[in-house]
Amino acid sequence: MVTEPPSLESRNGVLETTLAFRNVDVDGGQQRFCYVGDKGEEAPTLRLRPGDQLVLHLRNQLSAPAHLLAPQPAMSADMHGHTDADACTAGGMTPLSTNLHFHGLTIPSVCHQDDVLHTSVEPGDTAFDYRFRIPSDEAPGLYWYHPHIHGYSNAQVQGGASGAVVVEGIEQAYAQLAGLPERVFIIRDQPLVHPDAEPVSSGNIPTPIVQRDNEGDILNTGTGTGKPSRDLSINFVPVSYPEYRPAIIAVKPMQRQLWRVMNASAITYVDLQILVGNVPQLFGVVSLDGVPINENGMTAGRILWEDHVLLPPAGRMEFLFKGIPAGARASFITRSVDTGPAGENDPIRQLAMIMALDDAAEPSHHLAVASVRSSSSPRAWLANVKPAHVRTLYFSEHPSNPADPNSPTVFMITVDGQLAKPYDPADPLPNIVAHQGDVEDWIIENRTRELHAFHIHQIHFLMLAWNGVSVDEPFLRDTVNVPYWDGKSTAYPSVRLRMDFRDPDTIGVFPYHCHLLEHEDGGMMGTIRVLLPVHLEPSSTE
Ligand SMILES: [Cu+2]
Repeated sequence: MVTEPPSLESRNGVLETTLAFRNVDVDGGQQRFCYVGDKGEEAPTLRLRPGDQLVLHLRNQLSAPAHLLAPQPAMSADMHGHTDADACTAGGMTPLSTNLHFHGLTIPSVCHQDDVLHTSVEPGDTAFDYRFRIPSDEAPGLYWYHPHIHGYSNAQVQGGASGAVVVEGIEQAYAQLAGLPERVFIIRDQPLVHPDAEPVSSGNIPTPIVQRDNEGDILNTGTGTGKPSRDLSINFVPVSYPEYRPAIIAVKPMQRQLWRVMNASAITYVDLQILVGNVPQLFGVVSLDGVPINENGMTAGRILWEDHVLLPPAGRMEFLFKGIPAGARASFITRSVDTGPAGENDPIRQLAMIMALDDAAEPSHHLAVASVRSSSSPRAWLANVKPAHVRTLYFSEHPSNPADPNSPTVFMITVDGQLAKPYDPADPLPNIVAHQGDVEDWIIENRTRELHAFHIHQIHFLMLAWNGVSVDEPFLRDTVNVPYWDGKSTAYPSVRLRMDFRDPDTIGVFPYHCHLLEHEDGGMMGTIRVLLPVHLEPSSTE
């Protein structure tokens, strides 16, 4: 049975909690990671309203796994006496360093709020305080928290380190949702539980050959089936290869619910679909990446009825689940995703069986009944704002040793015209300088033969074009899939994004990167410095 993550809710405008960050050894030398709340809540959902304050005391209780107990040069004695102030400037040092990123929230990229470039909490440090206010105009929806130490994000997130943040009030944007029960479903990936198992035979379909890339990941077979690169879980219930025995989501017959679904995978794409007796059932998407679909006023009822939605790693969607009749057999699946010839194998598989039961437990959370129409953003719709700059960035990768195609891959994201090199934490110069108050167009090209997911901290953006073709999307994103290159076309695949730097809190230095965390850890990251608006800058040119 799939159960909801426990919730911690704000009271009188404040949510204060401690999260202990712990790890355990599991079979095969792998590590599992988890956040644990004051009363033992595992990976709790943090629920706040716009304007509420979050005070989160992060305790790093990681310990070295047996195979790492040999002395580590970086874990020297000078770590003793590491203070809170040091944690703001330490930078990531070891696999046991950690910090938190609040993905999607428009909060400042400064220490104790959403800085990830310098903040690093070490095992044995006193609790490190995150303390910030959810902006009063933050869009109501699904956000999340996860560690963001460069070089070690992949291992920690793949080990389970993630949790949801719900900014309450989505029913204010949608009268239709008032009072509905709601569910939170978090999809995570992890190394295969049965890596040596043979696929379960599916009729006379030949079993695809397993090939691996330089990182040891199972390559896309191009067939939609075969051994996956990672196993998936839903709310920590594993759905393991090769049998994919599904967990059960129990619902009352024909009960409508709001489902908040997050792909917290480190590297796995999902393409979510609900099947009722093998026929796709439409679901009503009301929000993507935490922002309701209500911005350009061109979508009737501001609900997008879809029969499947692709979520790259870090993507979220909230949708109206229509319910199923008693006795119906339904399943929540991911369709296969073609990640490109150099991408991982993400085959079709079931995530959960949906069962309509008269005695299904009532979900623990319901949306508020009273619906007040929220005021929309005072700023003009992004599509109608003229960009101050147009920049081109591109994803690229190559073997670290050009003479050895099997050497580990170097991953890069480069501003066109600059020297292509992987992210270097020691480099003090940002790759891009922009101004608060501006809007910019960024064209993100993919010059590799696998998918990448472009993400930028602090802001949302509007996709204007897909492979050079204009699209008219009535929603914003903070993470977007960029299609792969076929290896011969003269034009690289691309997305054109309108980046929104108009929020007054969008100031300072923060990263953009691929959200396939193996790629990010491998160097596919850059930084942007957002300065005060030109007319407010200290004058130095006169
Ligand atoms: Cu990538």
